[in-house]
Amino acid sequence: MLAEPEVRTKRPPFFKVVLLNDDFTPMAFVIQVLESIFRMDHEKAMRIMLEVHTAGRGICGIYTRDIAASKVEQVVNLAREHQHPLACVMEEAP
Ligand code: TYC
Repeated sequence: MLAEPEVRTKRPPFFKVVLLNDDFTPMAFVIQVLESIFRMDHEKAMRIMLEVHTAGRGICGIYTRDIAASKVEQVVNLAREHQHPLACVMEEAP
């Protein structure tokens, strides 16, 4: 007897948006970015900012490819507008 072919729907890939630390971007600006672009409340924004500040990097959220790319672009554009070197990247989630 033949085995049934395995039918599996592949989940769409998800991407982590990761914020990176630097020595120049003001903490208050990073908190504003997390509140405005990632819709975090003030307490969570503060916590993630401090995590990035101490650990070097931190996850802002997990999204589909297009949304993650759009978040990264918004962060980088806002940072450049204010002449801050803040860096943000996306990484495929496992
Ligand atoms: N390290 C920065 C400072 O001391 C603050 C900072 C936090 C910068 C998080 C970037 O993603 C960052 N002003």
